[in-house]
Amino acid sequence: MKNSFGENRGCHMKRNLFTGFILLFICHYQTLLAQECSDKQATKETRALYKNLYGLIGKNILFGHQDDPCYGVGWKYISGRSDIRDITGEYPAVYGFDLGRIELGWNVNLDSVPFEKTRLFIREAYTRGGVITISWHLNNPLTGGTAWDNKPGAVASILPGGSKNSLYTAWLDSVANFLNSLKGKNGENIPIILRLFHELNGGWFWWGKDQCSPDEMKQLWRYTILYLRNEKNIHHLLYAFNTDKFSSGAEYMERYPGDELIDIMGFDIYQAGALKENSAFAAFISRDLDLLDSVAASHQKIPALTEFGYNGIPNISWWTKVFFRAVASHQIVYALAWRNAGKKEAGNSEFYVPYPGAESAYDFKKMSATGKILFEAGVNSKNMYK
Ligand code: BMA
Repeated sequence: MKNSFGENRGCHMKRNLFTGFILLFICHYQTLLAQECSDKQATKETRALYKNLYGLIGKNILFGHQDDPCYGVGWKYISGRSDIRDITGEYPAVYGFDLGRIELGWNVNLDSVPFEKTRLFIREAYTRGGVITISWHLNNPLTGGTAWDNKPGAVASILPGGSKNSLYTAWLDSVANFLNSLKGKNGENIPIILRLFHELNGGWFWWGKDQCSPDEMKQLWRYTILYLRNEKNIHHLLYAFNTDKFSSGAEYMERYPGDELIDIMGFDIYQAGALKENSAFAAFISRDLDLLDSVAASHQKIPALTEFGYNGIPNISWWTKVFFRAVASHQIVYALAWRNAGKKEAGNSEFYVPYPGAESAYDFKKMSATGKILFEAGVNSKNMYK
């Protein structure tokens, strides 16, 4: 039978089959492309990390903790110790560290962690198969104040042509030196998720939304990443873009510098202030996770909860009833709890994962047994660098 093109049915079927194959090929090719990180010269371990993180989408969530092997509630620098390990028997799957003050040539970071120790802990974490993410609470380059010194003008001052551009570039050199010193046992560079200019839609950091225009912020991203990539020849990084909690896809994307620079899309959220109640927090985080799922999928990036916490977790079933319920049905591949600083100078305390004896310890262990949230053994079995 002939169709309107004058072909018979057999020919028509062949054409359909052919079109089907082409479509299948395009889809497959797109998925393959999506599994490539933004740095086309990335090292093989970094490319593997990207591909393996991508593969976790919709399957597992790696549990992370800031400064985990450094200190916990009531202890500091005890070899082999970790609050998460004390509860679950395993280290976390993801380890967060911060480089704030490296730019000043200090030996310790803004939370007094010696960079020597950070280097050692990163190497040990990598050897255990863990994933490492680094943030940078860098000082205000214009005023010399801290990251929270949010006077306007600092971002503009460090862009090319600005009065602090050479200072900022020297600061990037110190970050580059540290990143280049992170080596595995065969001399390979240890892949790092570099989380720059975090919470940039908030107003509290000098790189925040009230201190610079979206265009200035995008220029800063581009300048920073291309400097590390092309001038410093660093190819063992995945770049994470992350806002604070947000209200719409448009707000999320306002300062996004471009798919060719970014690998991971995330946001930070805390159960505090207006989100102090479980129900308010659960509703907000669920809505933001929905928005993140769709924005990350449409840019073919990896979604992550780059920082979260409920200080003190004063609720015995928060992990299973609030946190797990919110995250389990979403696409994020990791969630990083903030640091267990313990008792602080002012007499208040800060911790975001339980330690032995803490109210939510039993519930945390229960969550760790679901199989959905992975810790040391789970991430190790995934061979993230192969
Ligand atoms: C904050 C607190 C501070 C810390 C800062 C940077 O949320 O934990 O104590 O100095 O992060 O790590």
